[in-house]
Amino acid sequence: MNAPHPTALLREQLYRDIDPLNLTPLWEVLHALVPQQPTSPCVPGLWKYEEVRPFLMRAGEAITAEEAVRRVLILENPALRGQSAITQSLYAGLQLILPGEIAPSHRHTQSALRFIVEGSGAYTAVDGERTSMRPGDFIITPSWTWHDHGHEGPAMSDASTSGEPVVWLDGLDIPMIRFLDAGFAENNTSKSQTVSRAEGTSYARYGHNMAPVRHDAPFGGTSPIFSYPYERSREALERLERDAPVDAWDGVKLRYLNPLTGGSPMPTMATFMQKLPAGFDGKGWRQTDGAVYSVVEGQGRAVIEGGGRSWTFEFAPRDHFVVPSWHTTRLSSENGCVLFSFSDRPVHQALGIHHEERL
Ligand code: 1HN
Repeated sequence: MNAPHPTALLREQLYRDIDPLNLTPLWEVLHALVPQQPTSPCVPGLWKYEEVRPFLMRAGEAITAEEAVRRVLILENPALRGQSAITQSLYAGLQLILPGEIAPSHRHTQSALRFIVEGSGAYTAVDGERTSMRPGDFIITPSWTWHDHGHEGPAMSDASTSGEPVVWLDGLDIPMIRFLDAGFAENNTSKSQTVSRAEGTSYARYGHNMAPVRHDAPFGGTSPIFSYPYERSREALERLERDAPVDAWDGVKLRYLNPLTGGSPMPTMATFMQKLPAGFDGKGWRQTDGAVYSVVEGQGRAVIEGGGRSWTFEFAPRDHFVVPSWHTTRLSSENGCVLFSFSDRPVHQALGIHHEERL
């Protein structure tokens, strides 16, 4: 009679025998599948604009916007290289368009946001309406809408004129749509779409706490406002800093709205603008939504802790940084600063799994 197998041998033999049937035992992975708290593979990351900008400009020499379709340097999470992702669910990149260029018209199911980082003279066209891009503006491209970008300024080779490069932050839900295998895309037959409405029409209809008397939501769950101008957001933050209590964690922070629903401007991404007053030394917080920040004005510091490690980011205008899920963050600023950010919070909220802890 054979001696009884030790348990370990029994198990190993079982695993080998079930493997060809594409079977695997849950009990070996259960703890990792349902961790006691989020254990993001992402790490915090900082992209200093002064370091990134020269390479963006070199990209401008290496390829035209038209050839590239979108001339973008992707901000990849240092721990997710090769995945075109800044967090598990979000994509971010810096896009450059030069005077005289066109980024041709296409559409896709991925939703996009633009946050303008520098320059003027460029526009984005969405569903027949153009919107000028100015630094600090937050612009939306709803899912499955035709969109193209252009720069009407004179070509930069014409030294007598003042055409300047325009750079913006792209935020897309690419990793989410990839995860769901729900991506479709199509190129337009013309490079730039025909303009069918005057610039500012959508803002006049929806951007003044009013809405057309008879309307449907033109883009489903996405905001009908294409562009949220910086001057309006800036003014609100400034007034609140002066006249209302400042939050000990966030400073003065507002979220952008879809005026038709009161919810986030896009179904997959929330966007925020905040001002840290001069001398602000914020308390720590952590949230399940990973967030990408674009520094608009002023300087400050983010101290981020997670997975037993700590990062200190000193940031200045046009710098970008990412705070992964469930990493404790503290923001501070000696002279005050303004930060734009976006995250996947609406998805967490829709699923009832958004979690926040304020220390
Ligand atoms: C896209 O359409 C844009 O329209 C930017 O500017 C970045 C990244 C991946 C897929 C599509 C744009 C993109 C993108």
